[in-house]
Amino acid sequence: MKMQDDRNLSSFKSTFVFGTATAAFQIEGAANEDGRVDSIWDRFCAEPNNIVNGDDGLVACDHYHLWEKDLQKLKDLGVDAYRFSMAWTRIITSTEKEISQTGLDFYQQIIDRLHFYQIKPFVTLYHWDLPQYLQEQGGWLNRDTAYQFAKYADVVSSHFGNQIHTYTTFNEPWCSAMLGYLHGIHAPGIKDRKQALQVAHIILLAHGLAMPLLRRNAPMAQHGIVLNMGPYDAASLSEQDQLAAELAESENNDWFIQPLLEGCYPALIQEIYPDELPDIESGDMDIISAPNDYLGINYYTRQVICHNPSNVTFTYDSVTPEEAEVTAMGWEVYPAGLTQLLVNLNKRYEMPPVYITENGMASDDDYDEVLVNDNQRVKYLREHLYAVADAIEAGVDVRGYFAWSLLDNFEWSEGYSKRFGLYYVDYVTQERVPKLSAHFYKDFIRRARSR
Ligand code: IFM
Repeated sequence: MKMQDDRNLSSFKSTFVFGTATAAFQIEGAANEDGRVDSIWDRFCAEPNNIVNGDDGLVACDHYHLWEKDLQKLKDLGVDAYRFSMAWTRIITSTEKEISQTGLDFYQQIIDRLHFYQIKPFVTLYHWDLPQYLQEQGGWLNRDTAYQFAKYADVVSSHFGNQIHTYTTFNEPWCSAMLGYLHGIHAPGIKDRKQALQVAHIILLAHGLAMPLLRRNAPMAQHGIVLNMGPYDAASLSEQDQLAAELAESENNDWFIQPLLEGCYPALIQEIYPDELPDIESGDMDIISAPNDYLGINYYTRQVICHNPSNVTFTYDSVTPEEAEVTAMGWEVYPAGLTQLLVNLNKRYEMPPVYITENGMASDDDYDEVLVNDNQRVKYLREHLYAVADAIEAGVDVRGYFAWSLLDNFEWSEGYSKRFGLYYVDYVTQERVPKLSAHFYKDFIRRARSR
């Protein structure tokens, strides 16, 4: 075991960044304080039956008030970086483009404290919480929202400039487009492929429009985008399953990465869904495919795909292999898929440097004044860190890894029922308790550093 540790830890160069990640809506709470306005998620939570137990983001982890304690935990873990998102709804509070100094000040104190701790701020501008006032004007179906996003990116980056080490325009556009507009389980809860593909296009356009502004305002920072990806394996060797897996991969991975890296959408999807393709204006693809300094990849699991003509939406199903170990989300634990994904992307695309910007798992953690023994998470993290090391050894330029998440938090449609944190959160007392995985991660980072 020790030998294997040594082999893998030596793949993490001294410049490799270890971090943890969170997102504004999932942890901040203070939804009605200091001028914050509603986002689409506030509205979605307020409608019945959208969220498990009727949970919402009104209080969440109360990070808005407890941020100092939470950042202290980053210091305790010994991470190099902290990935968090800013809430657009705290910063630009109306259609009249009112900029909230209070909102900017909230994030300034976080950045100052991170610098004091020598922790690099990785800031995501959009982690799904579109201001409701923009939704009322069509949201991501309205091209103008892309221009509004560029303005917001300009406001943030001209204010913080190079104080932010790494800017991310969007976290997981797939979720905003596909979960929000095709599966209908995320805000705003629509089920329509044409709209989903249109939303994906407008979000990618927004990314492209923001990039030159970010570069101008923060020339020393890194700029890019984060995609959630995983391998799509066929459930069998049958031709139908193989084709279904290819389709699923094109629709879910390539639809997002190919326009960014090659300036076009996958041919297979254009062939299969000719009537559902987005409206694209001249020049859009050049804007979308401007170079990125890095690509963030969020990896949780793989998909095993089988052909199913009776599924009218997809013609395929995602199945869980019988023998698979799963997490509390029901997601297969499949660390080899991370190496497989990275190596295959590296072969298929001319990849910029990569950060694994999220990786982690939900488990049914419980705390009763004794250590939270999240052994499954410890094993999950260890094996995925080794999978990253394997990809580095296979020649992929991976520069960092962020555990999702620092804290248990609001897991979107699952509310607070799913716990992904390294720190357990008692939502009644707002006490935070380090789980075994926090101790593991701290030790892993220390060992990687002390080689
Ligand atoms: O909690 C989410 C996060 O907001 C985005 N990536 C996946 C995580 C786990 O589902």
